[in-house]
Amino acid sequence: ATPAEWRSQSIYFMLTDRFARTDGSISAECNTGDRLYCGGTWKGIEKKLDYIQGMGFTAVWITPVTGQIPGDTGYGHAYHGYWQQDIYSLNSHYGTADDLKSLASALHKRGMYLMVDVVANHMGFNGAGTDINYKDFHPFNSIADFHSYCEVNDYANQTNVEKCWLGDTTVALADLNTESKSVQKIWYSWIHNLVKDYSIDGLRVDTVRHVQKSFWPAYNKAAGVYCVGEVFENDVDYTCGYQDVMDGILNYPMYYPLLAAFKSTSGSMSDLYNMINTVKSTCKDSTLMGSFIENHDNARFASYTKDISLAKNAAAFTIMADGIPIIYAGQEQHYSGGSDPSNREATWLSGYNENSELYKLIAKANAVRSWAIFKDLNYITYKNYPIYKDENTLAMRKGYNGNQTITVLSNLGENGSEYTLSLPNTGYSAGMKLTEIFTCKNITVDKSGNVPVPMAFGRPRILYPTSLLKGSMVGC
Ligand code: ABC
Ligand code: CA
Repeated sequence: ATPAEWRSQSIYFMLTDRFARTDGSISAECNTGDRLYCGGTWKGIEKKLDYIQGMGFTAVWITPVTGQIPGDTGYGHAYHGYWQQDIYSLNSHYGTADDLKSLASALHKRGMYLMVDVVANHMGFNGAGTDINYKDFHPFNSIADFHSYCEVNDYANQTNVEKCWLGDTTVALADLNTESKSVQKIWYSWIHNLVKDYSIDGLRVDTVRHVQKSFWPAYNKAAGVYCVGEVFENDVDYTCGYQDVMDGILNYPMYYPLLAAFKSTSGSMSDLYNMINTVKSTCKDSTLMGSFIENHDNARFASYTKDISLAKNAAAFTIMADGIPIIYAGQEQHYSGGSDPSNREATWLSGYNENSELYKLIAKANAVRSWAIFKDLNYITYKNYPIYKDENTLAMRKGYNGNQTITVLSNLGENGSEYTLSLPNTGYSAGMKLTEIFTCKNITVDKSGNVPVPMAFGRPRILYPTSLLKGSMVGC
């Protein structure tokens, strides 16, 4: 699918090994600290699509599918999929080629998209970078296919970042010579064929900052589908620079102020307010970026605070701001693992509870977003902007007059009081009837054009015109 088609999607991201097993078990052991395969499969995902679609997601992003380092390493198994050794085979722990194709077609039958994670920067080696056996790799089995060994250790030095190796002496990530024409030729035709063979709709591209920019336009073009790149960096100028060579990038610049704003009741609303404007003016297109608060590389939101209201606000921002929302499996169950590997808990151990607070909140937010897009496709290219802030509140608007959503966020936390916020600058006119979609309360815009928003217990609010809601999945 094209970037324009992806804009209006909403993505559920999982580690294939950790989301669902073929046997549907909800008790199979999975100790994250062991770093071993826990048994999740592509068939398992296919069987749980109702759970995913029930939250309003329209796309699934799965971790890399290629053949990995076999067996054990000093960091356990390659259960996450980022240690590929054979790009022409599939990771048999996740299933067969037919299973992967079957997942794609099951998604397509529901009108959903499949996004696959891909790695072009490196191959994984069980051991130190000084000691590589190039015969472990297929097809890059010669020393000339790689940069000479040195360690990535200076993120201020772009040559070091691009030409040296990630990983360490336990598991080396052998850094491909992506300047070599023969390496490029293999990657460009490989990505073209992968997308075709498995009917993939979009790609999440790993380690984008570790490969020279000039490599990416032809890669993105050969893929022929929307690509969203990982540039793990808060510097907005640096990170946005990669949107010149790839359709989209993960919104890491927003991640940091978003986390800071909601991880405690004293976080800064102004920093988040400012970053909305900065990303918009710095990146090529904020509506093609990936919007998230959790992933498998960072500590889970609930590892900072157990406050459910704060978690709700962070999730609501992710879904209602510009870009394609990405929710990481387990976030809807308020999982609280810390940094890698603790943040990779098996989703099945939650019992896939569809009544959890965050499951229901995500479903509502996805539903109102999809509905606003359905009512006016221009909703999705309209750039979200902040309309109000105070110490503990941020309000933002997305959508043209009459079809705009207004999202009101608070970091007062679950002990926050009940009060009415008189909200200006919503663009709604006096007397207009609005619905707050989490509570289904009706609100009338007052004579001076302000909206009396009922706030309580630090929970987020989303307003939408009542007259437009008929027929939607919002459930009000
Ligand atoms: C393994 C073990 C871990 C163990 C670790 C040492 O080795 O599993 O338990 O602790 C995969 C696996 C990992 C595995 C690694 C290495 O491979 O998933 O479990 O860790 O073997 C992507 C993927 C990620 C994947 C890889 C490798 C890349 O999302 O899951 O990891 O294919 C860098 C890369 C980034 C990469 C990330 C993990 O490492 O750039 O592509 N993610 C700074 C740098 C970042 C850097 C980050 C972490 O540190 O700028 O580029 O990311 O090392 C902000 C700054 C940022 C700063 C952050 C920390 O702070 O603005 O710049 O990031 O304020
Ligand atoms: Ca590199």
